[in-house]
Amino acid sequence: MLDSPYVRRVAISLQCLGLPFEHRPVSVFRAIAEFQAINPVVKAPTLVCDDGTVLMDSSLILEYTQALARRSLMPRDPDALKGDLRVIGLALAASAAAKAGVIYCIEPLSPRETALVNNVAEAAELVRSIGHPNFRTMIDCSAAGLAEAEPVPDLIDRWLPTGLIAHVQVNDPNRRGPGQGEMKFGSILAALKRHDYAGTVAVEPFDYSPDGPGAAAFSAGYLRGLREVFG
Ligand SMILES: N[C@@H](CCC(=O)N[C@@H](CS)C(=O)NCC(=O)O)C(=O)O
Repeated sequence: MLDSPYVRRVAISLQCLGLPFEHRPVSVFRAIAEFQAINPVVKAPTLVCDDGTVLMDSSLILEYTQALARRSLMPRDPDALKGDLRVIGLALAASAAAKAGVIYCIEPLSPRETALVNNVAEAAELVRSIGHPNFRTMIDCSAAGLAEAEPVPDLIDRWLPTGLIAHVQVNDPNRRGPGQGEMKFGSILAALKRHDYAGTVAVEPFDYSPDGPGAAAFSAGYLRGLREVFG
């Protein structure tokens, strides 16, 4: 049944390998007896080979079919393979996020925090290569203030219209709450408003000054004041 992603995986791979096959759409749920007659384990996909050998599990079927076709669907070059496996791993995260009804946001952070993704342009490239609505990116003002070449409002103007940004965090590059450092958040909120941003704006300080409740109260008051002007 092509409504199974595992069956689709095998069907697409067989086509890519140029191996002819016959597809029998037998449901593991609605036609158990018919399926049992083909494979008593009742697992889709099931591949019945030309000599009658029954294989099951998409990964195992692909092992055999790649050997049969004498070529691999994955690159042999280690660097190319590494890149493809990275994308596949993130695509698995995207599909798990979809099942959970959430959006997975890959967060660009400054080079002192990560070597993975340091700016929105790098994150956007990754998001586009995954091409899944539940895999997107975000703007963390603290990291953006440290790692981006342009000011945060310009970053918002550039990336919000792409639809790739699903979350925004407001914090100062000094790791305190918004308004507790040099970054000006008025123009940031104005840019979000300009693009009708409807997602969450989360306050994310790491250095709680003077303490947790104090930092929260300061951030809430500062953002409320700005909202009266820009919101
Ligand atoms: N890891 C397996 C998963 C296959 C799978 O979960 N197939 C489902 C249909 S989409 C199935 O056969 N379910 C019936 C059962 O497990 O009893 C693969 O890659 O083939």
